[in-house]
Amino acid sequence: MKTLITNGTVVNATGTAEADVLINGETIAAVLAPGSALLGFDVASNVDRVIDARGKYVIPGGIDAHTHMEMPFGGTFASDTFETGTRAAAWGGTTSIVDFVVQYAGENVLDQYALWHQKAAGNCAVDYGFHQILSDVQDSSLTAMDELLNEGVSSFKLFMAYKGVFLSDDGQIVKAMQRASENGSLMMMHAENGSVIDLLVQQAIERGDTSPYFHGTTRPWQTEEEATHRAIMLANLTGAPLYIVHVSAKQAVEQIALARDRGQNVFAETCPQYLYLSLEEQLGASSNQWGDFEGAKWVCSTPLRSRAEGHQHHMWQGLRTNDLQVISTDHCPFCMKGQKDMGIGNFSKIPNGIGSVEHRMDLIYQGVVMGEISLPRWVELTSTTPARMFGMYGKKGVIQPGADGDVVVYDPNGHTSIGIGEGRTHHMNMDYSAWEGFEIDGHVDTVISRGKVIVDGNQYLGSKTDGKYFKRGLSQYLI
Ligand code: DUC
Ligand code: ZN
Ligand code: ZN
Repeated sequence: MKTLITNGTVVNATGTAEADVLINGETIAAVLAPGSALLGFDVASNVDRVIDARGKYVIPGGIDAHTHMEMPFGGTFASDTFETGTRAAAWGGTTSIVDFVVQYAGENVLDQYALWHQKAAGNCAVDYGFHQILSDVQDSSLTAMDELLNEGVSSFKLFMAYKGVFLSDDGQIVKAMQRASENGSLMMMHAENGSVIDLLVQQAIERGDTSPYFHGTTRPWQTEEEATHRAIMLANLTGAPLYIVHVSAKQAVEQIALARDRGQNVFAETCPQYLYLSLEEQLGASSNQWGDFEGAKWVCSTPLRSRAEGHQHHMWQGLRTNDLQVISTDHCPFCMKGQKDMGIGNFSKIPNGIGSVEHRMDLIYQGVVMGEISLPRWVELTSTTPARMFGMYGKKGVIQPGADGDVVVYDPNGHTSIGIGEGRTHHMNMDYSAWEGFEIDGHVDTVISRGKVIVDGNQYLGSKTDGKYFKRGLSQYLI
């Protein structure tokens, strides 16, 4: 199958160009001067399908490098399976995800890795790779880090919070970092000071401060800044490259910027919720159905931060100055009924997570509309840098000959109403939307995954067997 996308504006991280894109089979074969004539040869009449992208952007498929499909967490499972979550990703113009294999303390890392393959194989609408979570860093975990590298898992996530569940102590962190500095892999860090948070949570519950709002106030920015600084120091000690996940506090960005200015290999992502949503809005949220428990819809960790303190503004700035390099979702959805409602009367029992995998490309495009970032920066943050950061670049994250035919045609004159109520849509397996009411000046028109059109206007043409496991290499982003 040969497809020609014609008349569009191709947007790469490096800039824009009026060009036609020829996809042959699963691969981009050529990026051509407009008019689809090559040395007198009329390309358009020699392909199977022509997609007219006049007035539209032609971008590399989105890469969401932080998802948790069907993650076991908080006494339940994230409500999107690989099947429903990757289909929702496809609808939103994301053609690759990197999901986290979970290893809880006491579990064997390689067994868990095999289990995640079982869950995902044959159930993914788009391509997928894996990071590995390490909870207790045993000697066998260190050997597993080497073995997993050969399997295309080149990044490992540790937690400084969630004692008894995920938390690694500083000694364990250093052990894993030492191995990463030897084998070239990337350490990812959930940077929150867990023991301080546990204390503040216990005190809040004892005071009777039990509503979802107190999830945020018991995880103050100081706990994020301190853990971010500590993680940076431990990485500095060991020489391991470090990637801080889901940054939400401006003070954490400042720590990251300081380390980068020193020349240290420190990187970070933020997520749409930390750009658009705030603690004040969570406090004000209330509905007939849920009362002030409505705020549970936005319980995630790190938490939403205060708008009055300026965190959201600072996140956009960090994205412009490249102190933050990636936007992922931390997609970890839970329904209000039967999942989040486990925390009525005690916010600490609310499963942590927000679902956004479907909306990331639209929400960040809105940042272009608002003048926060440029058009090429949109592509860089959502596709090109995730590809480079996690060892996929060349095949993913760019429109160039030889790359996978993962392409999105995006209509800047289209419109997307996000949500779940009348006239609104989402395809994630959730009974609410954290983004209800958001209006986007743009629309994902066509989504092509390795040469196959999987979304065409308002029609889904893909299947759960379209996605393939992607073996990743070492990070291509080191300073
Ligand atoms: N944060 C969340 O909100 N959910 C899953 C795990 C995490 O770190
Ligand atoms: Zn985390
Ligand atoms: Zn996460």
